[in-house]
Amino acid sequence: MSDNSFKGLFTRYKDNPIIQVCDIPYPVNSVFNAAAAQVKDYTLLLMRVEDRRGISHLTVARSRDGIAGWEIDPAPTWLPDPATHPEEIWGIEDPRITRIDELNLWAIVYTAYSADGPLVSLATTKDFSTFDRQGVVMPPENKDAALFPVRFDGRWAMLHRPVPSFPNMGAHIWISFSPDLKHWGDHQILIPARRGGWWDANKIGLSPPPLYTERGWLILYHGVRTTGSGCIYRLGLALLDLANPTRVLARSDEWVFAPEEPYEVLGDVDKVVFPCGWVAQGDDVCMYYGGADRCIALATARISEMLGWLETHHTE
Ligand code: BMA
Repeated sequence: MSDNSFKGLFTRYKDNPIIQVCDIPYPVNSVFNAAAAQVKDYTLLLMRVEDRRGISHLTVARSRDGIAGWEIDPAPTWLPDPATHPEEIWGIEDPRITRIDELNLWAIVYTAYSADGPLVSLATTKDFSTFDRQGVVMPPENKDAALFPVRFDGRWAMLHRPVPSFPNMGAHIWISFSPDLKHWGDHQILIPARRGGWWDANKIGLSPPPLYTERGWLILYHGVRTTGSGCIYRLGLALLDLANPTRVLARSDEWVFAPEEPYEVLGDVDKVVFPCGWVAQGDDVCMYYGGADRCIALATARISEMLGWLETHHTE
């Protein structure tokens, strides 16, 4: 139960949003849901940009301090390519970046919007200017996926969110394993959506990729509450065992971040906060999130505070 003293683990940047449509050097409808990575001495955002047809592509922005002075590629960095990848016919969306030191590359897991629904695709890059598509890794309907940066007993692991076609079954966060990043199996539900009146009832999904901490993999996930006036996307925390990520050590009972500011409450889709990337430096983490499907905003938090809060506010 809340003691009414919750002041928020995340602090919004005072000049939010940090990137909006007017910052994109070519005509677009919206910019939101960006993956993030620390690359050399700058922060890189791989932004979802929706064009004026409604089809999304990805464009890179770079900043020295991860806050301001964003340099945005003058044209789309990475376009869908339905001629060679038909599953990208209606766009590529919501990327998540994982640095894989063992392979000396960045892995990008993204939503490809196929004619049969959203699915999960994987690409790799070394420079964020050319992208090597590795193909579809999860069939539709599936999204909100990200890789762990290391293997577990020799196998790669991915979190993702399939949506069952059977009604009222709930859309949960699953974990799957692969020997080669191509063939995936050993699928299991990791974090189930709650039921009833909970903020994370019926439909949840991973937000940014799992974050390594000494106490476990820190998970930030979104819960989608359906109300009489539409959905509310809010964020909660979970912690997974470092050696065995199928073990959930803790899961927040309350949400930790929710749409409150005008740029989160009103947009193409109202009441949405949707992070696809966070960048940690020591104990500090910068969370980059889409606001109401129309802009990119920044909020900061301390890892130690999130872990401490989870210890006293969890149900698992
Ligand atoms: C989810 C994803 C996100 C989007 C959110 C709110 O299903 O598609 O890209 O931000 O819905 O519209």
